[in-house]
Amino acid sequence: MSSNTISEKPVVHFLDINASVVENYPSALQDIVLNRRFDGMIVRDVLSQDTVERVVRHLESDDNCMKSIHFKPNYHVKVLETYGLSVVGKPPDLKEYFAIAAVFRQACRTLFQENLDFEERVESIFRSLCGGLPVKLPIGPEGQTYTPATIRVLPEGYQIPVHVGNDFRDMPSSNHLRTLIDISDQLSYFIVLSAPEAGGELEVYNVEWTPKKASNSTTTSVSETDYALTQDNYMLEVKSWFQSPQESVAFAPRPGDMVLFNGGTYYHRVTPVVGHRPRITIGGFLSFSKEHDGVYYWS
Ligand SMILES: O=C(O)CCC(=O)C(=O)O
Ligand SMILES: [Fe+2]
Repeated sequence: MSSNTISEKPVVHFLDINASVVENYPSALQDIVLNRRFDGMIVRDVLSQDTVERVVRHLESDDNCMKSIHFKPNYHVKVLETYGLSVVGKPPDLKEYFAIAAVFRQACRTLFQENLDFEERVESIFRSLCGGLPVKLPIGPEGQTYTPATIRVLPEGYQIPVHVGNDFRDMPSSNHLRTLIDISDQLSYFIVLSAPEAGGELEVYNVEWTPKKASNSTTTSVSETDYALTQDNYMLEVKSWFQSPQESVAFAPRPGDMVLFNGGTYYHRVTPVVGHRPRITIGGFLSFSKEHDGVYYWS
């Protein structure tokens, strides 16, 4: 079992800005991931209140265009439901993943309607925050497009348990992504569509992921067995430090706000949702390309 490095910084540091001034932060993505100047940011009003209200009403209606790609956990654990599938933990051929990604992109256009194009909106925010580098969806080995996001639904009492993004890059399902991206760190991003009455906060721990054996290689594929081993270590590690209180910062972004943070490095969770209104977010991950001449985003 490897031990965690507890960072010397007193807390994780997030900027809090409005979407109208993103142009003033042209090195934000580099500063979070590559330079480690700060750890994340909240970008307010990326989507208008009108847009988020309309999207949530549509998701709750009977003619929900995402109905065919609604996935609920089929076991007794109150973790998230999703619209669309994330690449995390999928079989490495990604067949089902790419099929669902195509449906998600189409449904996402219907969901946001003429108001705005979701992909264009997030790409323009990301582009401003990395000095105008090209921002793209990764293209799969057979020309398939990765999904830009998944929609995550946490009904009352549901939560996202503590985890860290860099563990996912070691999964066999990331074998292809690892050929395109700089795996040294990944960002998480999400936009709040519906905020719960209470709870459902993003809690970021001042505890950093430490590289394990399987992740030392940059391009080699990780086998299912190697991955199972890192998962066992991971569970032990999470258990060992989570038994004692850890320093953390909790964020409760509002509908329309985007959160962008170094979820690759910092252990984090979403606390249990309190009240009848579900927490609904749309998001995924970002990484620099291997040459740092562009940014990829996907879920
Ligand atoms: O709230 C969400 O959509 C996901 C939170 C999270 O774990 C992440 O963004 O990495
Ligand atoms: Fe996460």
